[in-house]
Amino acid sequence: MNKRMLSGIKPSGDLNIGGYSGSLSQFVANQHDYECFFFIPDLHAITVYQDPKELHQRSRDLAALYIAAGIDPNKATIFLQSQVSAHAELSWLLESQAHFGELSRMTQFKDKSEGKDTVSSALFTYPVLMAADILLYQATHVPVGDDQKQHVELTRDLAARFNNKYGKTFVIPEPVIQETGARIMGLDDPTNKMSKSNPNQNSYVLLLDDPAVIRKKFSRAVTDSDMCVRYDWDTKPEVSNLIEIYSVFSGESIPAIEKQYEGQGYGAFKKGLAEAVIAKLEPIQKTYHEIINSKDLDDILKDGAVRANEAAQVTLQAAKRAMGFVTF
Ligand code: ATP
Ligand code: LTN
Repeated sequence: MNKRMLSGIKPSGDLNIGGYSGSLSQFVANQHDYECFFFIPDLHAITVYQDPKELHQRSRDLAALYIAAGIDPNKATIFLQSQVSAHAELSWLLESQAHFGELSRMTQFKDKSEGKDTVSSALFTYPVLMAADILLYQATHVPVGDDQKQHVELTRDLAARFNNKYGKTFVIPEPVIQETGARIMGLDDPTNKMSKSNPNQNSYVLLLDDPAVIRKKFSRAVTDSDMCVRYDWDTKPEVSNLIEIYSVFSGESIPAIEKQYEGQGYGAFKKGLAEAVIAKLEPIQKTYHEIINSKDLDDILKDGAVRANEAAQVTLQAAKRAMGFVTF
């Protein structure tokens, strides 16, 4: 069986180092071992209100960041979800297979709807659209951060349910979750995931933050009072989170980082951490600025949409046929 990888990052806010760690860095690392589809799930972004101008800009920004981070558009198919209408169509077919109860149990839905007077029905059915994204391309592997594991599991359940009822149509995908950096926590609070939706800007570092801003944000990151650079999530969650970030961005192992800062205070450690992150992000930022306003970016996205449409139509037609729709 061909190994196919598919994943995406929503253009609902500016990309931070958590999303880079759990997701984009994985795309780059795996692109040569799979046939890859990396997309911008812009239809997913509108589950909560998006300013149209910002949605437009962020969608292009993300595509440019995919390329700047090292995804080769000649190898991987890079596209915008809204350019491939089969996603919305398959999502509707799959909604007939999803149960109200299982969607109610999705933790992301519970988190994002908590305390709100009204939420869109799209926020509730969002995991079904995600299942459609994955199943349309017969993806075998889906690299995601820890918080998306439940959605990939739902995708597996929906695919199996559909296959049982209508005959084998979909490949059952596997989530790919790396050991270090699958859940980067906020710099202000290690009990909350680093999130672009957090109103506190010091809680995250953005991929496009200036070096001076990155240094300032890490210098303000919360730590504890025992001044020892040791990895232990139970007793030292703040420092453990920073060590994970250091490891992802420097490529050094956690024990090597502990050893390097043995007997030194947090000041030197935080400085080293900021420099490791800056060293990784500077070349990405440079390439981003070179391509963001270029016609090349539009051409890559147009070409990606053509390739994605071709692959998606094969599965969509098979699913429609299997369900009994008249197809020609
Ligand atoms: P929000 O921050 O608004 O909740 P999100 O960051 O979860 O959104 P995306 O930007 O679409 O949503 O996430 C892209 C990918 O990055 C997903 O695979 C997600 O699991 C991963 N990811 C996001 N935040 C983190 C984090 N703090 N640590 C590790 N991986 C993350
Ligand atoms: N739900 C994901 C984004 C997403 C995705 C996908 C990830 C939408 N469709 C398909 C992997 C595969 C999120 O909130 N981060």
